[in-house]
Amino acid sequence: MLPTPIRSIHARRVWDSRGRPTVEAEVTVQGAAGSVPGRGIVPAGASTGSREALELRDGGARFGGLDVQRAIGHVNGEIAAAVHGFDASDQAGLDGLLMALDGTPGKTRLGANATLAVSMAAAHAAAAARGVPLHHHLGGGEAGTAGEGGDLLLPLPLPQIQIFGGGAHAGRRVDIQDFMVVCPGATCFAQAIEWTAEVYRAAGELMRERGSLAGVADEGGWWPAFDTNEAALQALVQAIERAGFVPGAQVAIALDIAASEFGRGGRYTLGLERRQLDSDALIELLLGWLDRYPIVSIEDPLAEDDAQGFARFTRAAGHRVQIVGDDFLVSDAALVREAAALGAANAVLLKPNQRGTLTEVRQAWGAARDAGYAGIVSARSGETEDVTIVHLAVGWRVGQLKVGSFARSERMAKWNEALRLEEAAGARSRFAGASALGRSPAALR
Ligand code: 2PG
Ligand code: MG
Repeated sequence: MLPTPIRSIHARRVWDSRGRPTVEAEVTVQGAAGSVPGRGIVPAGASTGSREALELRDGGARFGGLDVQRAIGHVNGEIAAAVHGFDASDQAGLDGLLMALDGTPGKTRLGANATLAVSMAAAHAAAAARGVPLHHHLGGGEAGTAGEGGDLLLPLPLPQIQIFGGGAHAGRRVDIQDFMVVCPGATCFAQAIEWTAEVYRAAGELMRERGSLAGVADEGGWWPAFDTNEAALQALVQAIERAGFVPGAQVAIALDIAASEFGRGGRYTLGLERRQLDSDALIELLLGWLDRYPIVSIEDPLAEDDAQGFARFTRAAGHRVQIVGDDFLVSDAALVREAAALGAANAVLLKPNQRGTLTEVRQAWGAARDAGYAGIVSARSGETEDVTIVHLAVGWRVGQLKVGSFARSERMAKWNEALRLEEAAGARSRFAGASALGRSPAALR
């Protein structure tokens, strides 16, 4: 591989989908035919895990304390000086350098938003200098498997797409954060997107007819006024049917409970229903939902500090549903290995800004695969036009992609990018479909 040494780095403040400041880095590398730039923009979460790497914010009064001038200063100063001349094509080496420069496990000195912006921008620049798509560059030659005629197959992910938003993304109107659909019955990515478009539209119509549509939530999902959490599940099944699909086999349900938002120390407070549950009662509630609704994936069913609850839920339901650790595992390889030893969860959510470099997140995916876990590359609730995560899902062959809803351009930019990749691959594209889901969900049988 031709080296692509870093010639310059520049970070600037840009704005995310919530109108908050974030870091964009531009890395320029020396390619064979001259200098080539690459850009990366860092997203931001709202329901964050306490073990995530640090998102460095300035504090103070300006923009609610959320400005990122310190992180930008770290990129333009210390980081730019340290990585000048380094080969951007050596992603692991570059990320190792960023980690060593920061010197803390949680990027608490430079900020994960500073390091990730550079990690992503360098990948884009190196790919562009090599003249290959980002997913190909990131896959490092293993992005596809050899198909007939020796061509590389391109694995398109199964999308998880939000229909109703709740929790921290919708003023806690309902306790559960993401009510999503997946289309295990679709034959290609484009068809999964078409089916979701119909369900999203049907869900909006349904809510309008009932006079219970209050707007859209942070990730573009409908923000409906439900009386109970289960009423949202019922409405989602109705929307799937109204759109003309068979719930379960064709279009199924994925939930992000985001239980760390309403639970701690084994006590969970469902504000909407004015009741308190312990871990076992929450597990019973969720098992009941699994029996009554075509649910194929549940993320963070218990809080991040409830590993034993996670393990009990996995023993009870892990054979029939995908159980995803997000706040629980924070894209961390060591936490994935610990969870696997405990039998807690069977899938990992992968969010680059939870760690601060692409390499660390790739290591978490490696640990997950070794443990037999499934994986889902995920956006954050505060997003931008950056589409890097689509290429991570394809290049690392993760199998699933979660980006938020089916509205607003920071979300649609990602779905549209995956459509382009599928079209470009043509007969070489392989849609992950139901096989990407952890275990073999009962809802599909
Ligand atoms: C999550 C994400 C995306 P946030 O919890 O999975 O839905 O939300 O970015 O706010 O953590
Ligand atoms: Mg989550």
